[in-house]
Amino acid sequence: MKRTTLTQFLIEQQRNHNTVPAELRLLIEIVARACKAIGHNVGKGALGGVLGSLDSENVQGEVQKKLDVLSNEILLEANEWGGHLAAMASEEMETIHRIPNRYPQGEYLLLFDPLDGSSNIDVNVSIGTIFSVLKAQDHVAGKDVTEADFLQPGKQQVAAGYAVYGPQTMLVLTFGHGVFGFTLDREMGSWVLTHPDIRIPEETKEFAINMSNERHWAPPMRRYIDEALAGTEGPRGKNFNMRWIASMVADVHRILNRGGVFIYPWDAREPGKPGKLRLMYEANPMAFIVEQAGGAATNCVSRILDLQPTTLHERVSVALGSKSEVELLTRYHNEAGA
Ligand code: P6P
Repeated sequence: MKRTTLTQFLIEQQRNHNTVPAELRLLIEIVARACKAIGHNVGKGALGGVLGSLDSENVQGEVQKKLDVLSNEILLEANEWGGHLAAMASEEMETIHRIPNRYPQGEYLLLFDPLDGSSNIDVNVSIGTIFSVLKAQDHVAGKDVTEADFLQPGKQQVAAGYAVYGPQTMLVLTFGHGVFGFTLDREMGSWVLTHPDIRIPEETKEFAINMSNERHWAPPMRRYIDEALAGTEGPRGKNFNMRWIASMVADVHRILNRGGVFIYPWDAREPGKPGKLRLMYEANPMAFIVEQAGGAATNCVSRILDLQPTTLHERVSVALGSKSEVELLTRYHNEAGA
């Protein structure tokens, strides 16, 4: 089988399709290398002394795992010196991270959840890194980048991707012209193109949701799930299966490969919050990838990529995956005036 490495793929995309400018290619190669390092530390597990929690909490009020902080540091250090970024933002940091003055600044903004699915770290379940790339649209050279420069709707993304640290370590990328999957050749240390055109099946019989929250959902959400659970005796006329890994990266990766719908809706446990997941570095990159693979992604009411962010760490409801299912549950919410 002809082996196309990530570097060769990115150069061909730049040369043949002009979809990946040189600076963006450099950024993605550096992020991919950082994901290799994160995957290496994740893989050590208890042998690396990196399991367990710290005494600190992140901006989300979540107890930080040692690997959360280590993964964040790996991404910051890898991307500071390259000259391709104006600033970075992370789930693990309250404020944006500007490029130190000793390094040149670039035109891109990098946002990431350095290690998503932390509750699974200590029990050896797949976890991942999610990242999103924006351009510093209105940034004036020499002026300090501010949080406001990051607050762009997801449709402005120029690239998005994730690494999933599972039985295989994989990297999935989009630049707005399809979705591509690379598998890490752990012996050679290179990312090899193994999934050149990832497409989500439009139909599915599988949903992913945390059922323990059912009593807290809004009525249209309960209607959608109740109908799925009714199977062939219900209005859907087919039986559904359920999966919930509690690692968004792992659930989304499954959906990209065999279809399905991933849902984290609003619930009454914290009625003031629109949802649990974060818009800028979880929902937006995953929505970009899912749409590029032929799927759909809404906040149960509107297209995620159209949402105008107001704060860096804002949360959002998420329904993404096979288009027919996302459209149906979104219709139920709009009919109910959700
Ligand atoms: P729950 C992981 O903490 C995460 O942010 C996503 O990766 C995952 O889909 C979700 O939260 C799991 O949430 O409430 O089921 O533990």
